[in-house]
Amino acid sequence: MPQRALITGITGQDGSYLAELLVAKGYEVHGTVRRVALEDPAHRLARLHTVRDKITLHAASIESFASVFKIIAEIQPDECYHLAAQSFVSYSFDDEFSTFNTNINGTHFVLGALRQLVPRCRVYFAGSSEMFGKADEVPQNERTRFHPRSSYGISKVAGYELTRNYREAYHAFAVSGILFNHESPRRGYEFVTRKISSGLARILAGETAQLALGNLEARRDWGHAREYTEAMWRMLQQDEPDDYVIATGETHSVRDFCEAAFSHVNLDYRDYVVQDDRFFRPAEVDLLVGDASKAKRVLAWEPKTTFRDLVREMVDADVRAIAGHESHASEPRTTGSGGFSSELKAQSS
Ligand code: G4F
Repeated sequence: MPQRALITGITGQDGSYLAELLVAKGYEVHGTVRRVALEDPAHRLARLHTVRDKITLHAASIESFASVFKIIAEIQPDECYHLAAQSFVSYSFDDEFSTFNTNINGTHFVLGALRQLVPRCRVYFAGSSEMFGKADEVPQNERTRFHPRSSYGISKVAGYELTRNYREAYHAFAVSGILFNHESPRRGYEFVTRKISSGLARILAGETAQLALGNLEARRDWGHAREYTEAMWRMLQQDEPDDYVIATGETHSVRDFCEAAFSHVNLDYRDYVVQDDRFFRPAEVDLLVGDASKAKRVLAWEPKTTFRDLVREMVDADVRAIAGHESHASEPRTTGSGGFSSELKAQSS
């Protein structure tokens, strides 16, 4: 009997890479999607094109306990990867209530339903480096104090604590991956890296002359999403459940990302990038950089893709996509406004 995995948020960047990994490992893979995605597969299931006929998708709402309960009862998974979330930090400032509803209740519903229906199921919760927020130590590790700076960050701390409590109170094999920023050509267009790579492709295609961004000095630890999903899987293969930081240990500013992207195509970002107040956040996380030594020691996991290679891969993919050769994303392209669209709700990164 193959192992059976359930991925919530399977249509997102991480969900699609994880689905490919689990299919390659011989798992029977199930994923929850919003009904609207099933009705518009060309756009909304685009990231799953390599595995679409090898996985089973179920229409479900992560915001409804009845819906989550029904799916888990039906699938009876051996492993559950709970990735579905409102994952765009900026949006969480505009609508704290729906961010809490989706991210905290959604996690509670998954944990609660598994506890009742399949207590042996191993569950992964997608924690985030946003939990560290205004961190009081550099680099951040599993023992660093949380100081979230957005309702998104707060919702992830709540999910992390719920996961820990299910582990301690009910002996669930429940783990949190504290993943630092992870990107790829499948990243949503609203996140800054994809906004830069797709904006640059539009500039090259003559569709626009400028790229408007917010805070260029914010620093992040950016790794490759495909490698980070391998770490998720490894966390569930251990003898004991535990939490892990997943990061590269390198930090770069948004400005560095612009510089690397534009110089890759022999342009100077200073001729195209403008700063726009609309894209600054009410509370910023200035510096994130992770210490993944525990993951290296216990999971034998290490990042492989360098910052420069990640930037190049994203830029090359967007330049090819705009020339009409291929497409990786599941959402329609935005015009670089970076604004929130209701389509982004409850997608994982
Ligand atoms: O790409 P971002 O929107 O990602 P952010 O906020 O770091 O969150 C991402 O990573 C987290 C892991 O640490 C995940 F939990 C979360 O779900 C998400 O995947 O912004 C990165 C930085 C920020 O400091 C932001 O202020 O880029 C800065 N930035 C500057 N100009 C911009 C822009 N961000 C966006 N989205 N758009 C801009 O125009």
